[in-house]
Amino acid sequence: MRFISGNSALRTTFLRTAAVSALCALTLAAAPSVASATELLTNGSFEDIGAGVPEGWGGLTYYAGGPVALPGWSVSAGSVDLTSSASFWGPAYDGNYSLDINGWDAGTISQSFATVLGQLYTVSFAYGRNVAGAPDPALATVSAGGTTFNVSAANDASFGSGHNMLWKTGGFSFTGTGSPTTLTLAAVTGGNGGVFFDKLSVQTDGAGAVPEPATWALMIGGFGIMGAALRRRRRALAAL
Ligand SMILES: [Ca+2]
Ligand SMILES: [Ca+2]
Repeated sequence: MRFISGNSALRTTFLRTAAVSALCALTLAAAPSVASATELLTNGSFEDIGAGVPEGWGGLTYYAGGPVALPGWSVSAGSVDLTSSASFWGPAYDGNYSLDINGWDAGTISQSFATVLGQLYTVSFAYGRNVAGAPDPALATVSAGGTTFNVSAANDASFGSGHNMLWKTGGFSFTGTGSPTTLTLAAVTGGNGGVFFDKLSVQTDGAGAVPEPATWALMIGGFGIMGAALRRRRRALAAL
């Protein structure tokens, strides 16, 4: 950069402006940015069957209080089935396994995760129906953060047939409280066939997050310094 000889006020102003620009760049870099979505669920697609051993009919059952755990989830009532894509209850919506919320009877599964106060969380999932013997309609609920999504799967062609299961998708959003939140899937209708689920997901991209106080202080301080520098620059230019 070439300065006009003898114009020290202008040179000082330029250096100050450059320093403030650098400070503001650092401040903005420290501000919260839109990050990529973070998945909060473990084994939401039910691909990890843990210590379970698939049976001849193409699936396996997990029981509340049973000896085999469904990884990531707690079976808190009844039982649930996992079935493979190769079985009558296939293909899965995602991967090789999907879940019948009615195992041998109405089941309930859940898992908990931490939330940030004021942050937006999005729940999404695929659902179908047990094409062999579910009631019409098969009913279940998906709930988290004070919101409940009622799933109804009627006995019609839109859910396909054996070896050709078809899927629909659902979801909702809730706002974090700062305390752990529990996502729960529960059968509403009884029997050994019910709503099928796959690819459960709870994601947040930080949208709606409340910036931390330290970040706000940096931003406000940065803007204040920038304003003062601009005022000094105007005075310096007026004095030329
Ligand atoms: Ca799956
Ligand atoms: Ca079943």
